[in-house]
Amino acid sequence: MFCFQCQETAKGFGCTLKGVCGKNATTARTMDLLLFVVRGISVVANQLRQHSLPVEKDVDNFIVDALFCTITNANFDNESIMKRIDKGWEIRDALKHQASAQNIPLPEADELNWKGSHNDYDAKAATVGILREKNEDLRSLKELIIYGLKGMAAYLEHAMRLGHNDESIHRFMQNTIAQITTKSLSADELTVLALKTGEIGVRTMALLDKANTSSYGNPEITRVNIGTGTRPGILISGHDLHDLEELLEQTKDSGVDVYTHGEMLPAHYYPAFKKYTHFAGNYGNAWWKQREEFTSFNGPILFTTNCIVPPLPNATYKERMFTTNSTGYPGCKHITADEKGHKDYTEIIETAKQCAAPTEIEHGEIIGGFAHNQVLQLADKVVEAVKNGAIRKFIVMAGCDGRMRSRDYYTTFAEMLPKDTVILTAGCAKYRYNKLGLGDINGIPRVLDAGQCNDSYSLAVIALKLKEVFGLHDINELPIVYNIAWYEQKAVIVLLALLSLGIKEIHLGPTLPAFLSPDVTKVLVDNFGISGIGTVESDMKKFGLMN
Ligand code: SF4
Ligand code: SF3
Repeated sequence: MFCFQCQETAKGFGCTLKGVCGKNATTARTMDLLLFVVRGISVVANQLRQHSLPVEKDVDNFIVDALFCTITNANFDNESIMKRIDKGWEIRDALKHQASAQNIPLPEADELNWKGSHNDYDAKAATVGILREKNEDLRSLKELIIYGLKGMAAYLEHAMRLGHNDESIHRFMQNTIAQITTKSLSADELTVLALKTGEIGVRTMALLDKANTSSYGNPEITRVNIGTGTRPGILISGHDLHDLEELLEQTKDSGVDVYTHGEMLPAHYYPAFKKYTHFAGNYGNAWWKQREEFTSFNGPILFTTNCIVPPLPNATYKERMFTTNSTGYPGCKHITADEKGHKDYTEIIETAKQCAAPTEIEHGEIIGGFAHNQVLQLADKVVEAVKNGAIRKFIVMAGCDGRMRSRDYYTTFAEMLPKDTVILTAGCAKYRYNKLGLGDINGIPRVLDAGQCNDSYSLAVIALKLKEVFGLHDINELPIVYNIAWYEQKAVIVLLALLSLGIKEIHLGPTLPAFLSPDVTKVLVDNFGISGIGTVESDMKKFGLMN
């Protein structure tokens, strides 16, 4: 196996024997074969589209799900990946049939022709992975784009589940994958494609923002309980608000409470969920603390998206783990939707009733809900605070959290920030500083949480609005510093999106992506001023934040 798609990749180089995330070599290769299938389907679908022929919705759905399930920590269930591959051949062959019936020529590519039995999968997979591209820079750019597309697929899937779709995004994804598969694109052409991916990433995040806010209202300032009650609970993790809605509906008279974990915390900020009195609060922290926190939660856990940490062999909660959508874990119950898209959570609810109430691990409240609509309502106050010097700078500290010790940097950084600065956050990175009690500036909290990682879109909307209010020509003239933490591929699409909006001088940590070759890194440094992080002290000086 070879995988270097996430921040925790082995030795900052690549996982070759087993993933640091827990993905075994067989599953890593099976995922490589699934991406091979996705490439084949994309080539034919793209060709049909170029000839103005319709492509079935099933094709779009398949590609989105297939990309999503290969995201870090989303799916560890080899069998479910194999099933996707089997289905993929059928889709590919049906598309080929459609093309041949219309005399549409198809390019030459192994992805269009290979097919074998399950026994052949592993050997084939070993030849079609990341290292199939021998040129280090081209490989780096191609993978940068593919990881961006994986993040895009995740956000698009959530929007689609709320009935919001955009054909042009699917078209772009499939066209991009087809180009990568069949054309000999130069490094310059791939760089352009990477930026275009960011541009479509903005469109995808805007679509999801519209899907979420039109379904559940605009996030608003909210205090979220982080303690526990006395009734048994169900813990819901991940990003999918539609799943949460169905779970809240089905649990409302069950005597069971619902708590959020990790990236589901911002669900509390949406007005539509406030009517559920059993929507009890947020339990715990970011994804990587789940082994301890799932143990003490005592009740069942539903994963709607990544990030899953493989439970230890003696974990007491494995029987209480449920997956849905693109996620999967061997031995855990997977909940699928019926033809109408509805899910039945009876088994989770019945499991919860047999469990003890969660053990309280902390007490109090955290505040959030500062997505674009809410912040723009406070715009006068914010602009005034900037003008009179009460707020000197905003620090965008969005992104992901992770288990590396070096991420303590972000907590220390937040603690050391001068009192006239405000952190703008989104994604699970927030758990590094959202419980520090950093206070407020004239009533504006010093940590403004916009929501999930996809709500980084909100931060961009806020920055664009501030640029307008201050009458600036360039978004980079704003008093904003970008100190972003990344972990998996959704952060890649967020990064590409920010670059496509013209944002420069982004600091990325705790380490730069291993998939960026030295030459590609140089392009990013020269054109966008991207850099890694140093020590807290040196970065404070660099950002002009020393008192
Ligand atoms: Fe390694 Fe990350 Fe790939 Fe897992 S997802 S195998 S940790 S690079
Ligand atoms: Fe990512 Fe697991 Fe946190 Fe949505 S999902 S941010 S790491």
